[in-house]
Amino acid sequence: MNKEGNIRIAIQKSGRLSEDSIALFKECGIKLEMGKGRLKSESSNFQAEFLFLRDDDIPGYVEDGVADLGIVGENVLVESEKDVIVSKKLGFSKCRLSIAIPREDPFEGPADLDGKSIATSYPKILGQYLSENNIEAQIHEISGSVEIAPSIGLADAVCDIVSSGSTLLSNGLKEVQKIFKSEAVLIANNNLSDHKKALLDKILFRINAVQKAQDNKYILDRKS
Ligand code: PRT
Ligand code: ZN
Repeated sequence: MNKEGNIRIAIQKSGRLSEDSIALFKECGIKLEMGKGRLKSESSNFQAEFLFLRDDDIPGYVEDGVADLGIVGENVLVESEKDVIVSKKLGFSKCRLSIAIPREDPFEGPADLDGKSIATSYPKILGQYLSENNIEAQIHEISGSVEIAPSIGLADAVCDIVSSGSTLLSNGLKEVQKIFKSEAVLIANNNLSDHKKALLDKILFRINAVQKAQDNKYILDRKS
């Protein structure tokens, strides 16, 4: 267990969540230094220390209490099935998990997926969608390069993260069903001490202030 004192926050070391996660704490007035190759860093002006990890490891670290807080995409959190608290939706790294099929294949509705094989890195979220919709499809779990699965004959369809849609397009696929919406979230361990709860409250107060200021700026910009 983490020692009393600093609240320990796990953020992605490098990837699509990193920059916005660091920017968020900076905007909250919490200094953090990210040296090259560094895996841990203590804030010089707030009772916090940061762990830099792969995003997939963050829900487990927070559930175990190795980290008190973490920032991760909802897609990774839900797929991990870890038991943590979602303290705050953060509004960045927005994307969706969608089912896509070869552009030339017909599609009338989800029932067309019956009997098909679907390649994905998200077997649990996909499995949940298929069972809720009474679709009997085979899930083919692969860890990366999901989009090429249909063209190499590995699967009939894919279920993958989509943002702009250009990756699907360039692989000859079309998005036929959005199954899950995701954004970055701040997660917390279930059994924080009162001291750490108070630190979390301080952080949440500052995040809310930052988000409010951003919303106001957006309204002012639109008016001018
Ligand atoms: O190394 P580590 O394990 O920490 O990182 P990672 O490679 O697993 O994750 P990373 O950094 O790629 O993504 C982190 C999180 O960002 C994801 O879990 C999502 O919550 C979120 N996110 C937002 C995205 C995207 N947008 C996104 N576009 N994650 C991945 N993509 C990929 C997608 O897999 C596909 O290959 O981008 C491609 C699709 O993009 P479009 O714009 O062409 O549709
Ligand atoms: Zn990852």
